Amino acid sequence: MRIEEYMRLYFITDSGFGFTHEELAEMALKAGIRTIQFREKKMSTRRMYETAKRIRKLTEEYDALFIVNDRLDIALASHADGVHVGQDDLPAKAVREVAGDIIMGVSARNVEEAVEAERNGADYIGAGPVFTTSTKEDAGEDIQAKGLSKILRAVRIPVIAIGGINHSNAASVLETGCAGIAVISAIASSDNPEKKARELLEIVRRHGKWN
Ligand code: TZP
Ligand code: MG
Repeated sequence: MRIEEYMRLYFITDSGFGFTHEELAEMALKAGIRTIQFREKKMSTRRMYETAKRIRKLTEEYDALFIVNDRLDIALASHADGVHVGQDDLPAKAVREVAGDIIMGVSARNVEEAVEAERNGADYIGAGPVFTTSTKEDAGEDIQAKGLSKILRAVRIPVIAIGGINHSNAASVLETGCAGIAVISAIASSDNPEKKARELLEIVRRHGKWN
């Protein structure tokens, strides 16, 4: 299966919503999500490693991809499938040199960043923020469907839309033809994340342009 088939709905864990990373990952997997990104900015490296190992085990049980945000060391040590880097993290080129054929995602806010990421060996682009988000502090200006469409036309690798995507606007984002959508709060901020994940998966199945 190609990576985009796993990434139609891409869930990113965040411990700021009252659940642990592992709890969120397991609920998302139970609902049928096939890509989990572990995103953590505050934990010690040791705790990150231990958490990553547990999510690795869970994702293996559900035949899902496991991606670690920012930290190539944690990705490698936990035997993750991939790492996701932003414009302030390790450069894509350096990740590729060190990590061989690991899946590498790169965040891009515009065409220039996306094209450069593709040139440096990215396997997919995380494009956004499409809409205003309060989940990431330094997310920057929202690019809207228009900015997303420009990125889609500029690269050949899969583009996963991110930022402020929820059950109400997901269909409009999928209409652009992006390979998938990535969310945090649309699932994590609910008191029933598994149900929210199932509902969002249904929207993705109905509105995805790859069907
Ligand atoms: N990168 C760009 S926007 C964003 C990240 C990690 C946050 C997405 O969170 P939400 O809650 O889905 O808007
Ligand atoms: Mg980052």
